[in-house]
Amino acid sequence: MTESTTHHGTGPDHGTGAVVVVAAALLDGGRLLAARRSAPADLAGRWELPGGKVEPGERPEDALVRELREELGVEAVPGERIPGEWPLKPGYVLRVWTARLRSGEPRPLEDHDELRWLARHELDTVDWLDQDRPAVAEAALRLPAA
Ligand code: 523
Repeated sequence: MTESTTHHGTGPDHGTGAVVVVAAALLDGGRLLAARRSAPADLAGRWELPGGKVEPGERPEDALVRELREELGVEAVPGERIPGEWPLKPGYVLRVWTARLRSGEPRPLEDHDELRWLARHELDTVDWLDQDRPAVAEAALRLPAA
């Protein structure tokens, strides 16, 4: 692969060779959206920040918008990157952005069987995937305390 195919930070990550999975800390009305995975079996029933794999040639923020459109049926606007990167299965890393709703109300169209809007004091009421927990804790700081 040549420099020109990798230097946009898309698909396989230029720095590490890992596939980037993007996820959204979707914030609305002082709440964060939690999504319960319906598959695969080892992740089903656990809660995550919705998202998915960046496709080759795709910018991470574009992947985020695409995944939220496909999985939740909403149009979203990416905000700031939450600092950090979290390892998933071998060869995959998780990166998280805040996001806001532009239009639509999230519905579990694909990959999830339940959605919940959680206020700051409710964030520990669902069983988050371990790898999502640091980003959820960061996102909590963007929610009102009361
Ligand atoms: N995670 C994860 N946390 C998290 C997401 C969105 C994904 O740990 N918030 C993991 C789960 C999978 C891998 O990242 O091991 C890919 O996520 P997935 O399956 O949501 O990505 P998609 O939707 O791109 O995958 P396909 O359905 O295969 O296209």
